[in-house]
Amino acid sequence: MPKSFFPQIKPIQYEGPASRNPLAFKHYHAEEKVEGKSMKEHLRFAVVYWHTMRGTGGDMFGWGTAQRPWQTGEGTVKEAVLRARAMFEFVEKLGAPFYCWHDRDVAPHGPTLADSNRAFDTVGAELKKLQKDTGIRLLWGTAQNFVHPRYMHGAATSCHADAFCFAAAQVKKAMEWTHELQGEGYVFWGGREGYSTLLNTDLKREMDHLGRFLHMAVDYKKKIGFKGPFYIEPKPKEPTKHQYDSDAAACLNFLREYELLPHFKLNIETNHATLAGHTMQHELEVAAAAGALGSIDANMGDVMLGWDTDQFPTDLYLTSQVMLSILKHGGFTTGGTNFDAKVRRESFTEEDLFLAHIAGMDAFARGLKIAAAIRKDGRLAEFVTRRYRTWDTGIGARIEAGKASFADCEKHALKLGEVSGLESGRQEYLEALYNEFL
Ligand code: XLS
Ligand code: NI
Ligand code: NI
Repeated sequence: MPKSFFPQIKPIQYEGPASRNPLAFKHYHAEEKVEGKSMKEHLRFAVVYWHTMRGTGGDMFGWGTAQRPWQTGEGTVKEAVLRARAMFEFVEKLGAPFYCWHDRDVAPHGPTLADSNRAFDTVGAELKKLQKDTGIRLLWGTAQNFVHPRYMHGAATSCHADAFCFAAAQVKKAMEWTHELQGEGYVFWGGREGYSTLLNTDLKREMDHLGRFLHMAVDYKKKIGFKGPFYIEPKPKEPTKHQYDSDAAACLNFLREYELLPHFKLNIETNHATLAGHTMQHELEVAAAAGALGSIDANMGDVMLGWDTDQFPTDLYLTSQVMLSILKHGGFTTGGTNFDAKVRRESFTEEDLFLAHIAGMDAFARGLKIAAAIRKDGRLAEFVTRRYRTWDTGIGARIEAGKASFADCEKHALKLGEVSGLESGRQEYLEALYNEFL
């Protein structure tokens, strides 16, 4: 076994904005305080097992381009244990406090469910040891209920009840290990929970099954005493044409309809938001308005490409808007900034994995500083507060308090004759104001 998978890489240090060292942080300074809290505590960065350890750069037109020393291709538990060590060496050298996994990223699929469970137990024990040795923690775990052919019609929403049971068994086991590894939360992402055509689909029945499935998960969570939140991760399409958890609003409605909302928050991903035709900030604000803003999958798409490209987030408008919403709503508690992002196919070296995460972490550190500066300046928030001031007194206050009727509104309007005092929305001015801080 190699002693190190990244022998050329030293632990990544903060060197400041003037540094020209590509393997150093220019802005992410873990212990530096912003609004009274360290950057590390604000941002709670996590590295994903799937892209970072398992990604090869392969696409439907070409083989993988990256040959990782921890991917021997055996598909054995021995290989999986080796890979776990590579993962922890990576996360430790990067200086990220958290990581995330799907069950089948960490341990191989076995020929039977019992074999898969046994493999997971062995690798899980190794993860536990590695967490203890390094202090790296699990942000969340999840089950990979979309790769295996048995899930071709979906998992919890499959037309076949046996597939539902396999999915339930996988989630049960993944929850057990998330609990054992003291994960901060547990994620449900739709995978294949949707349809390709309504010609063969009983939509209502499938949604009911998903509701049942999630109630079973809630029951099991209570049974094992797992205290962390459940998150749903919205995505509108890909791999299916339509996913039931299509965006934040659809998820919230589903959770309310099936009386699941008290048990769930949302894990919002940028590229999923844009696929749904929304901005990331829109999705964050929708989630927060329902008190369900849980965690984020930090990445970004490409405006020219219509799929989930999962690029590392390097756009400062994006990261500062995200952090503005996060700070406004009180910051992360159990959630964090999870890099559900992959290096481009052409960026095939191990060094690129570091460079990509550094790029994302620095972009978020700057986003955090920009957001804090905008908040300190106060003009933006003040503008919004002022814009709604007619609701603070008089008829506005009475409406908000539920003390006015249609008849009261009519009386008020008749008396006025016309609305006076409408003011400019000042979008262009506000965009320029925002730019002052970039
Ligand atoms: C895929 C999703 C997935 C979830 C975890 O598009 O982003 O990676 O985050 O199952
Ligand atoms: Ni995604
Ligand atoms: Ni994701």
